[in-house]
Amino acid sequence: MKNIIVVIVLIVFFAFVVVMISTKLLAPSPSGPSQQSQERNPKDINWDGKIDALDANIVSSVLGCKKSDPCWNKVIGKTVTGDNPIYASDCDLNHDGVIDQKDIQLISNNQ
Ligand SMILES: [Ca+2]
Ligand SMILES: [Ca+2]
Repeated sequence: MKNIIVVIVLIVFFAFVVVMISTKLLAPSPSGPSQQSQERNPKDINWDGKIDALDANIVSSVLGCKKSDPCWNKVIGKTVTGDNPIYASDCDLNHDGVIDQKDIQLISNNQ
């Protein structure tokens, strides 16, 4: 009798584990960050889904950095989602090889 109870407890435990694993694997990731990153606006520098002052601040922090400067490929932060590095070059929104007011202006125009 004791053995039967142990077997039942084990079956219930394993069923619980299987359910936990399958719901974790099958459940859609919250708000689909992978989709978000594919459709991400490059002006959303920190990947938080909004183009706002936070993004402008990141661009401001590397103002004056040029493509020929060592700062260009420097990691200046991490994205809110996915923990991806943010490079100074990501802030060159108009791709003119320099991070300046024009890039900040692009963010301001998009808010
Ligand atoms: Ca943002
Ligand atoms: Ca630029």
